[in-house]
Amino acid sequence: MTDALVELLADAGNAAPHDLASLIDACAVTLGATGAVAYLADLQQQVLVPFSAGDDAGPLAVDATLAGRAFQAYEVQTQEAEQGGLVWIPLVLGSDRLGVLRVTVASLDDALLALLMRLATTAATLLASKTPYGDTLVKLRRVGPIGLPAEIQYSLLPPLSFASREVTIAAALEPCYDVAGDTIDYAVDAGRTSVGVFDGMGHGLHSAQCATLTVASYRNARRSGKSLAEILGIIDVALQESLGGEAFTTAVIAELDTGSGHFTWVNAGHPEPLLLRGGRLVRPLSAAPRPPLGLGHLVADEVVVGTEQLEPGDSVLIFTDGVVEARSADGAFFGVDRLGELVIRHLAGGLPAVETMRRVVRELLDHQGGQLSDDASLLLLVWPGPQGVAK
Ligand SMILES: [Mn+2]
Repeated sequence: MTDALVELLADAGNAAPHDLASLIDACAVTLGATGAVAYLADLQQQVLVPFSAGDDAGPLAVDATLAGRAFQAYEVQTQEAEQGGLVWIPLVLGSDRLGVLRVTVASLDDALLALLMRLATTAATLLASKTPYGDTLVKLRRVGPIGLPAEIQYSLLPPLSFASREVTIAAALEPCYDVAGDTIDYAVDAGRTSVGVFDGMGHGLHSAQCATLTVASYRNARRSGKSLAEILGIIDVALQESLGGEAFTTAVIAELDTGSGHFTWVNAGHPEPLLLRGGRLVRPLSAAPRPPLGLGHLVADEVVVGTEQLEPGDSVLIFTDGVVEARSADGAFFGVDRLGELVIRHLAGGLPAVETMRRVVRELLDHQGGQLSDDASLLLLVWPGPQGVAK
């Protein structure tokens, strides 16, 4: 590692989130560029917002700019950089995209580009690790007002994308700035990945409280080593005891054995997940749905655990009813077929799972004229195969 990057890491040790803009800029200059500004994606990944003390540049659209292309494709983009210009470098941690680094250069050669890409990796790590210590970066990523239910939700959610050799996860929740009842959770551990997608009744503070209890119960039971059927029962009891049977949630919770591809799931009143393979929809995953959780109607002995053997490269798409029941102005549902086709088309086109989710959300919002009437959530789980063989 170059001295400049070591120095950046050392200086960042005592830095607050708001200090990072000038540290990253100074490091770029030391490396041979003329300056650098991190642009962070907003929560909805529609715009890239500059993080800079002195810069009065506005946000850039993800869908119509070179910066956006770098972000979408995870690829460096240059703008007349050979003679002096701009370089856009993705700011990524694994599959998780924070934004792009805008670097100005007097000239660019391969050696400088290699250094700048290492700067981007270091900057992404610092931006992610420093975010919780202040409101600066949290606020920067919000380009619209966030209500109390969504504030509660964002304090609960794990990062919405993750990729390792064993599994890829990409999720999206809409309406992004006003999400309340839907939520997701996951855990990637040795040999096993667990996921849960939940849809709490209604769309307000009560829904967010219901989601809080649901996710906490799910995590607590999962971390106590409970089975899928037991976890459903535990969530059901927790909701009923706390909310008196006045709120409920639907759920799909699942486990993937990442060594063998053995996939198991349980369904409580939730739409059936879709199994996608080789560019086509294989089938919805049916497992005798049980009643929603929180009403005390769940009978543990009657919970059916679905099983499916995944093949390398298979994906499972779990979603809430707000996705398929979104209606266009003329009343047409978004529908399961359209959802499956869109996901398959984007994946077959070589898009990463996380960009696929971003585009499907965009298409869902367009379908309903930009305004959703119900929360809509998606979680895509991709199994590359036993040794991480497929993309
Ligand atoms: Mn719903």
